[in-house]
Amino acid sequence: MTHISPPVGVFLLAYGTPESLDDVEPYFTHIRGGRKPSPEAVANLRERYRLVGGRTPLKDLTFATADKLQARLDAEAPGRYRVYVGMKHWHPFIAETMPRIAADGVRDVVALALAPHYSRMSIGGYRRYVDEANATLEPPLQITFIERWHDHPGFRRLIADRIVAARAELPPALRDQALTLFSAHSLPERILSWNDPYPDELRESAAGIAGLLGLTDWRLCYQSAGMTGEPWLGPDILDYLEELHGEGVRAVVSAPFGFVAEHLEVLWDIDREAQDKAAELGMELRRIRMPNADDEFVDVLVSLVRDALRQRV
Ligand code: FEC
Repeated sequence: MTHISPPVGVFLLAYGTPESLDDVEPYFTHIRGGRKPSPEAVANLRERYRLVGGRTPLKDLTFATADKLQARLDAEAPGRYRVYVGMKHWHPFIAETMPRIAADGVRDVVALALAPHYSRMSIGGYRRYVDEANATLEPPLQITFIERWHDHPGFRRLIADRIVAARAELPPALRDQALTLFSAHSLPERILSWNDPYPDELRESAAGIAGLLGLTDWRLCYQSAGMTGEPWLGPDILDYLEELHGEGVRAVVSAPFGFVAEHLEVLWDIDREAQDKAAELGMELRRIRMPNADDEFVDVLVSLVRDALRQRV
């Protein structure tokens, strides 16, 4: 008798983004764990979405990544893998996708959050949503959760290549002196009291990428801090650009390597706010192209899935 084993699920997890300006309030409420934001805060956020075109490409890019990953895995082992997408803060929510995975007869799942560095607040949050949804399934899925992958050589190479390409877009006279500025989402400073590995992983990750290029002139800062009334990790990119200007820096390659796709935190926080700040200071700033659904990034994901399956046995 031939035994056909059920396909392995590959579950890509992303942040989630509102589909329309009407979704902004419930989306923001979900991010805040169900606490309604003030009308002013909603209006401010809605305005940012309006100014980047009414919605961001995050969902489309995540699904395009999933489709390409499916095609790559099918080419290696037809029918062996099924790729799914679940979002943390908007549809399709993680808890909406997981019953679908189970209904497809998939039992074994590799889950991967599309954010390279671990924090209990970010990746730990994805994991909590997965675990909670799994607890409602009978029987639960067998999940292999990839918690961190900033040290994957392919990811580091990809970001390094993008830094080289962004530098080449600077005016020739500024290319050699441009400083590489890595940035990642800020988090409340209280994560330090838990010994959260996030700041160390970011430093290690930036140093690893800089090492590939032999860069001596690079720095790390934070971006996109929330207005929650408590201190967040710094320095913030906007203040830091001023500081760099004070040091005589005139050109910056911006590498928001804590994210992998173009979305609000990149299209607004870097392309508008940081770009405006640089212009005000008379500095040139070029952002790296994000990994998005590019083939080189899909290669990294294929390799992460393979490694996770190998280590499991
Ligand atoms: O394009 C889009 O529509 C979504 C862009 C988006 C990404 C993203 C990634 C991360 N966040 C992280 C942590 C926090 C914490 C709070 C928080 C708040 C927001 C708000 C928006 C938002 N985040 Fe986000 N985040 C994105 C969007 N984030 C919008 C609402 C506040 C505002 O910007 O005005 C604070 C929660 C609170 O108020 O209590 C904390 C982390 C990441 C990177 C990891 C990942 O991508 O999953 C960490 C993309």
